[in-house]
Amino acid sequence: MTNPSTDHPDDDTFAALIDAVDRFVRDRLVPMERQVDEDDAVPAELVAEMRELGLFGLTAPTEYGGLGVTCRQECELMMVFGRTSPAFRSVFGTNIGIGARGLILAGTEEQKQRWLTKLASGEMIGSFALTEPEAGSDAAGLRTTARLDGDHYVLNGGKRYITNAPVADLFTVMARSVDKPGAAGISAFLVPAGLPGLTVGKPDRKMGQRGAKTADVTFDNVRLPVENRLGAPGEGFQIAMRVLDRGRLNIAATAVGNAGRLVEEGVRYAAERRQFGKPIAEFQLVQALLADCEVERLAAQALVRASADAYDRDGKAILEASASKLYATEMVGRVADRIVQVFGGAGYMAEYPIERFYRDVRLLRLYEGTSQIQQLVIARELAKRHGVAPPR
Ligand code: COS
Repeated sequence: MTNPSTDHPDDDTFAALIDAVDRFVRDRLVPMERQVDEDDAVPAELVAEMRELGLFGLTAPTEYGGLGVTCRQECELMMVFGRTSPAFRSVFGTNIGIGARGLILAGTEEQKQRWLTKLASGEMIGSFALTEPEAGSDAAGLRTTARLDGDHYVLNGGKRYITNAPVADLFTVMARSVDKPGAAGISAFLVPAGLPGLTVGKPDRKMGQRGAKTADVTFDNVRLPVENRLGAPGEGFQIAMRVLDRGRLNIAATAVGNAGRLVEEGVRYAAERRQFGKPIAEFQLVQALLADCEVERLAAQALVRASADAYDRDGKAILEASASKLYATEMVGRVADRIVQVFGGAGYMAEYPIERFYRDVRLLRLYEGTSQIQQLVIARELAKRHGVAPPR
């Protein structure tokens, strides 16, 4: 596996990008949040604008038409992007985040020329297919098989809750192709949608993040050319884990951005809402709620920034990525809960954005590894760093 070096935007270029994304979020996305939630769909014109901004190719190397942002730059952008509904993030984040990262990390030059350029331009949409009905947290227990038959693999099995599946053109699929138990038997494959035998189920109905589409994907004797295998046989699990390391930082940064928006909404509401003859912001118990939110948001922001810097420096940051995801996503859950409290009954009503954010941020603690999986990863990495046998 390679750790691609690439040109990164310089400070001026990046400042202009942050500025453009900030304006896009405020002017175009925030006003559409409610409609997207109600319609469970992101309008095509907004997707086109994301494409124009280069967001579909955010993390792809420049030689394949991407913007080539560093992990730190990606996190800074996601903190800005997180000021709107996290559902918008999935439109491009899943594509160039976990959808294309396996290809970036482990793809051959031919595979990258064939697919990465199209994923980076937004011409194609990518999706990451690891989870199965019986293999969620226990990803190494997945059962989808890829049996070698001449110069093809034959895929059978099913994936669940796959983000972007209903719109995806290319799936990175983890399947069992080597006769070894657990993680060692898993390989990764680049599977174009539309192959005979590949079916995408009906979009799932979800608690929140409406507009971000997930669905089941099933493989019934799907024949896939051998050249579509990504990396070496048996390398699929490690590819998936490395993809998730960076993905977890992206989610952590989104959580920080979401918390920023919630705090802003809380501060504004507290200044306007009057009770007992004065704005509720003047009550110290309300001040305490807001102060606790901001302290935790700042702590998460610092953790994400330091972790992203570690990733850029070392090419990986397993412990730091899990620590960031754990802390930032749990943090935004607490923040959302406190901001509902600041809003009182209004916080429970759909006419304010708080109720929607409360539902939306709940998913951050579940996907790309639950909080409990992050704790497990941290404990294992900690043991390794201190030279003791990792807990099993
Ligand atoms: N980077 C590179 N390699 C990694 C890795 C990482 N972050 N994490 C694990 N690996 C490697 C290990 O080094 C090991 O390889 P060796 O046997 O050669 O040493 C192999 O992968 C298996 O790892 P491990 O033994 O830790 O696997 P387990 O099944 O015990 O547990 C967890 C792995 C639980 C951490 C993993 O299954 C996981 O992250 N689960 C959550 C999955 C998830 O996030 N799903 C969301 C799907 S996307 S929405």
